[in-house]
Amino acid sequence: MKSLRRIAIFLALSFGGIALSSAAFADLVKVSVNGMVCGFCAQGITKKLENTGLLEKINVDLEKKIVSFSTLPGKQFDDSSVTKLITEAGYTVVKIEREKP
Ligand SMILES: [Cu+2]
Repeated sequence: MKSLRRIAIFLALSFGGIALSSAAFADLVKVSVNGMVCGFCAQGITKKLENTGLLEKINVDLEKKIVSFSTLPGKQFDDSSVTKLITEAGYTVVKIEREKP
């Protein structure tokens, strides 16, 4: 009985740890971008974001002028990297919002 409980505690701790660590590192990022006007702009930015290999669920909303994406679990893509990439692509970053899922 004692060892069963120990196993249960071990399992709870390790699963809890996995859930915590992936939640701690995945960010949902929403970037307001000026200068995107057509599908080619959207495609270009999407490609560049894809090429970082750090992101998933990349989406460009031309109407709202928002580029959104999630960082892959354990990967980070900080605000200055976001700004650098989008600026180099020829667009202007207005605002960056992050939320932890
Ligand atoms: Cu365009």
